[in-house]
Amino acid sequence: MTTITLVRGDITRQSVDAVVNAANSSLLGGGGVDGAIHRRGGPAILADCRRLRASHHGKGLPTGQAVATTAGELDARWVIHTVGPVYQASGGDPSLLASCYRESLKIADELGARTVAFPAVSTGAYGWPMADAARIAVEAVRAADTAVEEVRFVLFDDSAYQAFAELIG
Ligand code: AR6
Repeated sequence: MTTITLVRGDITRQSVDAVVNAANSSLLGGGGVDGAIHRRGGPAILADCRRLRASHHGKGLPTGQAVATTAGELDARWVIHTVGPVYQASGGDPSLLASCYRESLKIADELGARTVAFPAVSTGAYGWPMADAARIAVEAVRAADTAVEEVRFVLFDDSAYQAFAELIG
């Protein structure tokens, strides 16, 4: 049984087995959560990402997929990088956003991670409306068949926290 918890705060400050990064396909860093994770986690994470680009993920990580690296100096064992879909004028593909959560939890299971912290994937630079992204995230986690015991959504501001709180009884 997976328990969903909500925290308002900075995902790089969490003590968990795995921290999920809202990455991009290059796996080579960016702003938002990605920038914060690489800054606080240090160069070991980028070194691992470069190794992935040089081996399994030569073309980058496809949208909706997930892959793990070391967590460097974060208080976690792994970072699970996932690539959310971009929300465009015509909307976004909810199945790809749900896939980010499902695939990240699959990787967590492979690693043996029991506590996993997620940001609200795609809701920053990628523009997904928060209420809709929260619903997709919570539904995907509830539907997942996983041994992860705690999924912790770490929300950066009050409105993000409220969007998730409305869905979690
Ligand atoms: N802790 C928790 N949440 C955060 C933090 C933090 N330290 N920083 C930002 N957020 P984003 P995306 C929130 O842009 O939309 C990057 O450049 C933020 O307020 O990090 O999936 C990547 O390299 C928002 O609600 O991810 C990609 O190119 C949510 O986290 C691109 O951005 C996600 O915002 C990915 O865009």
